[in-house]
Amino acid sequence: MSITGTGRDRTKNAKLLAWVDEIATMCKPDQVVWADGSEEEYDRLCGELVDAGVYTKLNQEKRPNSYLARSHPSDVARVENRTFICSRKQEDAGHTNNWMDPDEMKAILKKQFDGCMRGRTMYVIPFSMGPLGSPIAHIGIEITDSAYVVTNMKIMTRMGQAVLDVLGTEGEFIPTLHSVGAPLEPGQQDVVWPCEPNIDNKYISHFPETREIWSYGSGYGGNALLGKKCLALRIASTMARDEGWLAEHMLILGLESPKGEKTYIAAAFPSACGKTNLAMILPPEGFEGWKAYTVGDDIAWIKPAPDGTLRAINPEYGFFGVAPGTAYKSNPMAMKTMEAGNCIYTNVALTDDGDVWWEGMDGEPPAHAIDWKGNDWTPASDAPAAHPNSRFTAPAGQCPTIDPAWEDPTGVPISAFLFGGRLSSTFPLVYEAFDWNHGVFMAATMGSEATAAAIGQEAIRRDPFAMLPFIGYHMGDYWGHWIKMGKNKAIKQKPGFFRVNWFRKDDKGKFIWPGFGENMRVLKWIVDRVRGRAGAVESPFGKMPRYEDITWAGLKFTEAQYHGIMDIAREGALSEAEAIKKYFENYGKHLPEELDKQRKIFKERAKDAPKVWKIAS
Ligand code: O2Y
Ligand code: MN
Repeated sequence: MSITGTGRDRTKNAKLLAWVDEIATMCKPDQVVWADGSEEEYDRLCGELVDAGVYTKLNQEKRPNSYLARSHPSDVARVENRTFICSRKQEDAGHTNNWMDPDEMKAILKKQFDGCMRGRTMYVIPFSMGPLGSPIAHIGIEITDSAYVVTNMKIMTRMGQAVLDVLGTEGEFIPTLHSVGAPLEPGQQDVVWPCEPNIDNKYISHFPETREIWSYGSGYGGNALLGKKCLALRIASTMARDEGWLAEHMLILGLESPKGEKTYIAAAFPSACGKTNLAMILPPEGFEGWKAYTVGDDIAWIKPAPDGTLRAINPEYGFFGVAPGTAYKSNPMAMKTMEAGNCIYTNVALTDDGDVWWEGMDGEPPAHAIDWKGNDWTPASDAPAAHPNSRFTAPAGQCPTIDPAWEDPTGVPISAFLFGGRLSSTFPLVYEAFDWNHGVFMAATMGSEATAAAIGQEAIRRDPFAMLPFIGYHMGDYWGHWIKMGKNKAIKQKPGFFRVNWFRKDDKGKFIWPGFGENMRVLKWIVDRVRGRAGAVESPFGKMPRYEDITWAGLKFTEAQYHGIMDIAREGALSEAEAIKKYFENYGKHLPEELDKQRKIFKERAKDAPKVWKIAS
């Protein structure tokens, strides 16, 4: 069977057919298969993966149509030090990204990819990031030699023949190429999780000018499911800059008041701040009649709409969530999403009754399990049963709180941007920006406290807009793009900007905020603010709610506790202003002047504040 000339029965898109032929000629697979996205195809591939020992079919009563995969122990997460932005000029990638000249990178990769699919099947996966045909969506094609990738892409994206039909003969697509980097010699027995063992031979490469992605050597998550971080953030962020929109590492949440008024918030958090929990929040006691809806848990594409709003879609179709810590008590909606079945679990533990388990699940740990490496495990074992970055791949449509409009091709209107971090002192529970540029300043300087061991020059590890590992160009230019968006007169309904910090501690080192379940109280104030009906006072950081501006029904949280989480020590604010000055120095001429102006204003406000700025009551 010839490996070129395939796909003619599937599409007449000449550019796509030529590209697939070119890649097949280079990679030399045994066969080329165009994924059609059907259930039959999914079942067949999962069956083949079970036969090959890659997937374990789980207990069908407990986990219908669900599978467990175990990766190679060296291939368990995104590899940031092997992730490259290959812009023509190094300066355009910026100091926060690894850079290599595109011609140099292509020369290396062409050698790596030459014959890399020998003995394997090359799959062609047409996928849409966003509802099919949506004006906010974009089409990608992933070529891969991993059936694990094909089955995960079926959950994470809209994929298959329907995408080719929308693409048509002339449609534009983003070509993305992936190989696990483990060709098979004739007669060579395959391993369960093939990948390139040498980290220095792994490459997650992005070519922003030509809008291409070439990923070699890893079969895991963000390195291999190329629609997610590689396309929807790194390449899309450069498209968004060029075309006047936003590709953001943000969840999208819809909040409905008892009157039926719906307000959408897009929120960015660094890791370990409860982003998935917030995306699937349930209103607590005291919020009867309120409803919270999930549009997306990780990525938002936001475009100016003809009606003057900014409208967002979740470009993804599934969740690729961290398993450890996910439980009915912490995130019941995530657990229920999985309960419905149709999931792929990677690197979690397998119980004796064919169920999955991970650290932090509700109830007692099982007396015995098979850990993520395939070894016997008991609660007395030293190592965790599930890898800390083990994942569930689950269809978003199965989430009980999925928003009825989550597939609206025109997106949902965003009224507020929310930014967070994990900070134990100084930073209040919530504050609002004075204006758009101040909001960009708040997001550009966000981050989480470094652990004691990681503290270097600065105690806050900045993760601007939670985009540090995901921006496809210079971070300073990205801030400039946000500033420019604020000046776009076509955006008539500008969202408000807010920063939150659920992690402030008291002088005994205890968290002051009672937990994620209560975050709705802060969200309600934000909703009321953007709807112009809640009070606020000005502080050195921004506009803040007084005690009486927050709804406390159903929770005992005293005014004294509120002072503990809202008051601001001048020393803390001044040292933050000083730290930002140093941080901004790294950006040189790429620092937008508007942000340096914001820094100076913040410093003046901090200087003028009393020793302890107290929230008014
Ligand atoms: O480790 C990986 O490959 C997955 S990373 C990831 C997955 C889902 C959502 N967010 C992330 C992230 O790193 O932000
Ligand atoms: Mn993420």
